[in-house]
Amino acid sequence: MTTVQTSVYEPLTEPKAVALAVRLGLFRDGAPLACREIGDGNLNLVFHIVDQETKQGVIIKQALPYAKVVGESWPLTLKRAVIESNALRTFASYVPQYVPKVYYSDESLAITVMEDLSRLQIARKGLIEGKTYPLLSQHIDEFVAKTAFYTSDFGMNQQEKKKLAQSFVNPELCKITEDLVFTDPFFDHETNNFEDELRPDVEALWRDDRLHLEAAKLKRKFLTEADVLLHGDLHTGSIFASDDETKVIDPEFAFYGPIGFDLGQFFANLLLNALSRPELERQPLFDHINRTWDVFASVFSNLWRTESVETYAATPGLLEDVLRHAFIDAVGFAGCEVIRRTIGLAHVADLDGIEQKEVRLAAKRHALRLGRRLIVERAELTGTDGFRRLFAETER
Ligand code: SR1
Ligand code: MG
Repeated sequence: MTTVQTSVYEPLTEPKAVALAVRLGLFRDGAPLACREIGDGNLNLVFHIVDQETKQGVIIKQALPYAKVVGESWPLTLKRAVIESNALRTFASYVPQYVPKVYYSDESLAITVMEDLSRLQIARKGLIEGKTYPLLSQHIDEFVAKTAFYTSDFGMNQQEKKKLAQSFVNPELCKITEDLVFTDPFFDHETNNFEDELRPDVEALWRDDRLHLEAAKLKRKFLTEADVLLHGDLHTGSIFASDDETKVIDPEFAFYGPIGFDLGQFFANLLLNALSRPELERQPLFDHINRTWDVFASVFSNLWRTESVETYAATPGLLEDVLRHAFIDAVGFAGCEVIRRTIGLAHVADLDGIEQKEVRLAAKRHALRLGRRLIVERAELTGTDGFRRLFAETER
């Protein structure tokens, strides 16, 4: 992977980002450039630089040495910028249509220069506005199925896979997920964040031994199963979309992990949006959930049958076993993510943006009941219809 190392790290400002773009020759000489810092995520600076005449632009994304969502008291490795640019390049070798083009990266400055996607909208924002993005689940699951298969021991040389996995060892970012998704929300931890009115519901989760056992099993999978290269943070804020185009961004959490994890994060964030909608407007989200699994299973199975490098691939029952476990795990991971986005650190605007307090609290209580059942009953769901059933059963 080519990532250059040229300068000493300093956080960019808008003028410095423009100067860097000029120095890198990203624009024609004398182009009138406008720049805005548009980062609205939890961790990074994002500069959007546009040639005012041609309207052509680029994105310069820079990692900060701390978690922006908390502040300088939470130091965070700059190495995540290298993980991100390498993950984007790796994904592009399998599914170039679903990731932004990377033009340049610099390890010392912790920057990735990439394609301007401002013609698209962050999927979470659009879903909150009521958009449905008809191709979202088909595109995301072709992305997940192909990247999972081709980076697994079934889709690539098994010695090369070990080397690739080594280059994506990502301990600090994985620890964020181990803590924030799999641990803190299930205990009385200082990172948790919820309205006082939810305390009785939250304390019930903290006392729930059955939930603890199942969350612990899911965390163990996340810690130990180096199965496929994951995006690692595939929520709807990591996806740009329009009615006919979809791009996955922000793979700074990429690492080798359990095959169901990205699917679970995506399911969860569709459910979080459904939880924020009136009943009659939820169906498009459940349609996405159904299509997500159908596309994933069909693309992955087709690749397994036609391109597998592993002798045992043709063994009757093995593919079915892999898919069954991927589904069960994805349901459980989705439950953890739903609970975490409701009472842990880094909430989602889908729920927090519900203006009427009683409606918001009801949606959050619903989220906690749904998340719990997804975790403890994950092995009993026989298909994606199970999401609809549990959603309805936990409504009140
Ligand atoms: C401290 S980082 C909080 C969250 O932001 C990222 O998008 C991940 O979801 C992480 O858990
Ligand atoms: Mg992110």
